[in-house]
Amino acid sequence: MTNNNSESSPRLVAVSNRTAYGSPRAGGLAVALSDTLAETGGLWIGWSGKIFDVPRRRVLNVDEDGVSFALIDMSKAEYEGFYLGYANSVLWPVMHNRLDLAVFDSDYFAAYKAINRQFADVVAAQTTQDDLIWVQDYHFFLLAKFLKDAGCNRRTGFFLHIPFPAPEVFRSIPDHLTLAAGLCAYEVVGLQSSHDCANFARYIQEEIGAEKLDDERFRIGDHILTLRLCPIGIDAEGFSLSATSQAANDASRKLARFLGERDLVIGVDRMDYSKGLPQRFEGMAVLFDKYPDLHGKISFTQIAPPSRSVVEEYAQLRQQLDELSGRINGDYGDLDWIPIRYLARGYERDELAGLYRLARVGLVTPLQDGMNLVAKEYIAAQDPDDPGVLVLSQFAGAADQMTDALIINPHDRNAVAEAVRTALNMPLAERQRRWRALYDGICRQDINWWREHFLAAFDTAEGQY
Ligand code: ADQ
Repeated sequence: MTNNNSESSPRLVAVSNRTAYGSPRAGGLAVALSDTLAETGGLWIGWSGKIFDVPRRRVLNVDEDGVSFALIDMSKAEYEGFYLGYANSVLWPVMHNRLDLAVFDSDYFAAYKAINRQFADVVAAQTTQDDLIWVQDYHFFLLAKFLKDAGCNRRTGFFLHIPFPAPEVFRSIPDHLTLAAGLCAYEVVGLQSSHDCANFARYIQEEIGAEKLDDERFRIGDHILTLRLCPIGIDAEGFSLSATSQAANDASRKLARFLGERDLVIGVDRMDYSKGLPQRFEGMAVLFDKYPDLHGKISFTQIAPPSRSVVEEYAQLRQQLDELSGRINGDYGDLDWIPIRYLARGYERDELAGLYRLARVGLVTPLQDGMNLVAKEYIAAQDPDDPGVLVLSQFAGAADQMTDALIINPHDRNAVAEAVRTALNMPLAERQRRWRALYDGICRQDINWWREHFLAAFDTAEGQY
């Protein structure tokens, strides 16, 4: 394959578990990658989404919207060991500080290595030395190492969408040294927050003897690694426009009919134990308990479509939320008032934008989160003349940038309750001031900034390769 575009920009090759194939332009990341891929005649390598009973070594090459895709199938055993197993029952819980939920099974790691090797083989076969390989997320810690071990020289970068935990936590993964060696084989590693960068830098210095050269660069043997703080953004202006689209207005009108005069407090999350949903529900219960004057005056609506529901912990979470919302509605509700509405389903982006805009308070309280794009979407969707208030967990990567939100500890139910009350009572001038600062920030460091900031790290790394 050749780069059919300008000589100055190398062809970009993205690698991720899921690609945008079949649902192009669905989200910010898909758009940001698709644009650059289309501009550079690029390639996107990922899982086809198909699972077969027996392994099939088939790679499907297809084009869509100016982007080429190389799609790889998985067998049922690979999907269970790699995706449900190592990625989502080891790495996801540990990286989110939930060691108690991790299942350390050596078969899972074997499957993880096998899939990383298989993807590396496809990268090697379908790219040239001039290409720039950008690997996304925790599914592929080992890909660059497998490429190198096979003698395949490529410029490789890796972006981690989820947090990098404290070294003490990361070390508890039995295979942590192999994973770290994998990460350190990339030339550029991008992380979401300053906290993640500090954790990663400390880990590689303490555990594998990395030598710090300057703020971003580390020497590991004869390899130089660039560690880039690169918080992901959204298409802020585009999302802002979505919030006044027809679909947004329709969704908002529908909900407004149910709300009547009540103020809306909204939560929108993939149903995941990292998102702090039970703690958030409990925080709202404290609010209703402490402030009877709010009874009948507000409605908390939580939208949380189930994800990964075949993993045991996710099924348990679903049950816990069903019980909690039932209990809180039973305790505080009345004939004409349901305190918590909990909708276990997804909505279209435009519809979500309309719902965010209607909400006086956006409640984003994860216990750990790489970034949290909902916080940014909520701000982008607001009416500048009458904006709502964002209540944000200190443990979301977004808290690094969004300091004009009401920042709280999500484990502290009282703090959640008090922040919601403060938000509901906040004078218009203060809401406008906070919103303006937040909106300017998400426009400045939007999804295109993120992509360019990451790729620019290769300029610094130039010559080391
Ligand atoms: P996620 O854990 O999925 O992403 P998040 O950043 O909040 O978390 O993104 C969720 C996306 O899904 C948002 O765009 C949101 O609009 C959408 N969404 C959520 N609920 C929805 C619903 N009910 N209907 C439709 N859409 C819904 C991972 C990391 C994050 C990191 C992102 C990007 O865990 O920390 O911010 O990647 O790097």
